[in-house]
Amino acid sequence: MSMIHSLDALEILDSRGRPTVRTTCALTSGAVGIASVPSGASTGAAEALELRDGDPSRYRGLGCRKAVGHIRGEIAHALVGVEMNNQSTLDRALIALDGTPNKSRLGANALLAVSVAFARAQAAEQGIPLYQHFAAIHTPGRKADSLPRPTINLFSGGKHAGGQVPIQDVLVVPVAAQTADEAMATTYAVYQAAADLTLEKYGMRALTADEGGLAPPFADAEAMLGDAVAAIERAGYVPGQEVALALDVASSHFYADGRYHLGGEPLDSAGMIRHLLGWLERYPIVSLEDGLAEEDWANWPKLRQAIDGHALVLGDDFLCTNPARIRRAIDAGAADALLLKVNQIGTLSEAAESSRMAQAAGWHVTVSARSGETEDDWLADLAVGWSGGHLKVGSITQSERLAKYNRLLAIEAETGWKMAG
Ligand code: 2PG
Ligand code: MG
Repeated sequence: MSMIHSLDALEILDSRGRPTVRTTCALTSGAVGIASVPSGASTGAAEALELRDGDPSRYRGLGCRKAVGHIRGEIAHALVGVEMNNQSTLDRALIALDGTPNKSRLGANALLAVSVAFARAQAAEQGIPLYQHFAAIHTPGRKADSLPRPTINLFSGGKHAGGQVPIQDVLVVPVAAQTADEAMATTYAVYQAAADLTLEKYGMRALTADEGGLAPPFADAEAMLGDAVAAIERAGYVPGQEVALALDVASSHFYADGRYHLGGEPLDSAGMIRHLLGWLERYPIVSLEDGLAEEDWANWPKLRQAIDGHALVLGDDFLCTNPARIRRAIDAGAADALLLKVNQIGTLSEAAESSRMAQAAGWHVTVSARSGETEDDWLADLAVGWSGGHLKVGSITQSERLAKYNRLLAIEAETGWKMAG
């Protein structure tokens, strides 16, 4: 049982210089939790609503003063002094207070900031590490005992890099690394090799995209994938055996009029599936995110059948961490892995439900950051506590990314736990 003594909030700036929300939650015991929330750019249509001020004269309408005002006003008014059994009591109160299906009245950014700040305050109150508290929020009695394997952005395209190539991320998966420490060192070697290659091949310094990935003017997606394999080899690793690739195709963002516009002739869904299978044959891809568009429901099961376990069929915009969409996808056999982004749904409890549902169906879970992040590191604790098989945080440059990787290294040093396979 905890009681909120005060709730405060502040508009701060994220890694793109856009406003976001930070909340401070103080409990009557004296325990305090502070949390900041991230923000996506290649967002799914079914995401909970991030409330923005809409005043074009300030941050091009992206201000978060309204969301901050809701926390300091209506939310604080409703929650301060009320006994809270646990996270789910708090989150249910937040959802009821907002009263809309997509959190559009108070804003998912406001709700999530309160949800996570409260979790952090409760962990402090109980004197336990945040990852263990997250584990208990996920399933009462559960104990974290392993680390997620990082999947790290190497090359960026799509909405994170001005659309110089349609697909969004090529990520490095250090599959042979035994520890998070080794995973980071391996990735560093590949990243530096990719930076050298970018200079030689494109005459470009290592200028980076929103998540710190390199973003030279690739001729097409195949060049992006080919260069990633070349960077792995140049760093001295065996592609596929020591270092594999994950791909975020983010295909909703080049899907229009029932066709995939990848460059060249637009592809119908069957053509797109054949194209993706071609990539899986040629490149060491272990995880394929949003290979089809979020509304292309009829074809996701065909994609999953065609891939037949050779890579994870991972749904991001497709699922939006939304239990109803995940249930539908499980029933349809439309995917076998969930990309979990807590702000797509808006509270920890609902995201935990999504994670439980996916895991109960035997799905893999990748816990993911957003392209707009802050220096807050709670996501690393969440991925450890919820046994995310993979953790996706962006590249190994930029402190908003490194805050999470550094937290993972600290948890590894503290616990000595093994990394998920
Ligand atoms: C994604 C994410 C993170 P955004 O598509 O998976 O890479 O991007 O936060 O912009 O949705
Ligand atoms: Mg994605």
